[in-house]
Amino acid sequence: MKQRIIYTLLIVFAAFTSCKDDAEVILAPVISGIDKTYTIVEGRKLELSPTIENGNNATYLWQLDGEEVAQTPNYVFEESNPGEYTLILKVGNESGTDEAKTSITVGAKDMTIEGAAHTLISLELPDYMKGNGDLAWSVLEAPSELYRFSQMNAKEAPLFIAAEVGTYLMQVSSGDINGEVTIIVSENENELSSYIANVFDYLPAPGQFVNKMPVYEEGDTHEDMVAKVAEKITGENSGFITLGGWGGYVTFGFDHTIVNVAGKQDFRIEGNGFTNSSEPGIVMVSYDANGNGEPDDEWYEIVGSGNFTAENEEWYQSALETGNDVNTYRDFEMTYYRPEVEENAPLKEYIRWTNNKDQEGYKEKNSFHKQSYFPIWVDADEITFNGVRLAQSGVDASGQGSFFTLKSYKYGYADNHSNSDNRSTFDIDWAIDKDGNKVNLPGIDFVKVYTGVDQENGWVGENYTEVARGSDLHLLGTSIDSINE
Ligand SMILES: [Ca+2]
Ligand SMILES: [Ca+2]
Ligand SMILES: [Ca+2]
Repeated sequence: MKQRIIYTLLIVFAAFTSCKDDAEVILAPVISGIDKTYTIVEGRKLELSPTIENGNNATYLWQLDGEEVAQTPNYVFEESNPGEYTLILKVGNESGTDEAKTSITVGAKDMTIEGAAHTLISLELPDYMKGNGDLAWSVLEAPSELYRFSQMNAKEAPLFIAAEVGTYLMQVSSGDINGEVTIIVSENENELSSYIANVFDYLPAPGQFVNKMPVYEEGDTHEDMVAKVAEKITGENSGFITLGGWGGYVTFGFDHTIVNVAGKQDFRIEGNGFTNSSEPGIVMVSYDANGNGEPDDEWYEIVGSGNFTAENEEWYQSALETGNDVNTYRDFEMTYYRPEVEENAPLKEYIRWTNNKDQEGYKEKNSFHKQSYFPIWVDADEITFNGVRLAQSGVDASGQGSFFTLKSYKYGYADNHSNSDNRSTFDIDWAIDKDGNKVNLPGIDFVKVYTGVDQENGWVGENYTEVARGSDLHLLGTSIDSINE
């Protein structure tokens, strides 16, 4: 029995080797090079060129959703209606067949995105739109000019925001595909305030109204002082706060995003500035990029007329002649030191300061304001501020240091012109990033203002910015053309 099995195996082996020697074996075809799924945008062709092993003299059959569509090695899918399609390829020869199956999704190139007025709407598109080449956007129809389309950078989805409800129509092009994005902007469900809604932070630099505007009471913490500032400057009926000397700041926000309307001023910050009594505060803006309601996003600098140089200001020459420091420092840093004594403190050498321009000196106490000028609630013995220091704009009209007129900059600062003046308003398009590049902000949620001038002005004392009411011009229905001069 055993011997017989061996004999049979030998015969099989002999037959196999002789077959190999005499004629070529025809093997069944094997398909590769077709993915399980494809997604394309409507109107786009999909060329399928599979690789077939053992494909000589093979036959081909392509079936789309069960219907025969081709008998060629390659196939071009060009179904234009959005939907899902199943494509099967069968390849056969005399030894057998192979089959490949793929699912093709045809995505719509037109889409609708919904959002509320005065909020940022992300224009995130499906991947199949992005895969066709760089996206280019343009506005086809807008029911109002109070909107903004903003692509902050190539990596993130563009942002859209409108102050007016309605249907906005945009074209988006990607390679040879042109799609339409309909943005339906509906009424904001919240009752929105046109005025400052929140105060996030407050730290005045030493100054003659510090601890008085708002009033510090014994035991007040930083949070208490921020709450007191909020009581003053939020809402329609607001009062003044002081930011103290150079660098002192307040950070506040709105209960919605203020739209950066192209060619228009967007918001106003009030103070108590008027002719010859201007104490410019530098303005920084930010939008809630991470959507958490907190001002922890990138800040941008509003470039007023003097953020780089004061040479174009009307008073520049007279300020130069009366000995002002008319330099503009973009990297200024100043440290104020807690006075060693408060009771009977020396008036001339009251609060010591140093800066990063190798200068030092003392802030004076004047005879009108006897309270501490150093923010009492701050525990630290010194406070350091950073930012832009504007040219000294207080011009001594007497020539003897006794009568200073505090000249206004042309535009772009808080507490610099009277509240009814258009130059107390701001265009978000004035913003630059930390590298000095102009930015295309969609709008802003947060504002920071800090005192921009470091100067003692005779008996009127140091230059300190006041901040009062702030408002969204678009929500108020106020239209002011962009100020360029
Ligand atoms: Ca604007
Ligand atoms: Ca003022
Ligand atoms: Ca945030």
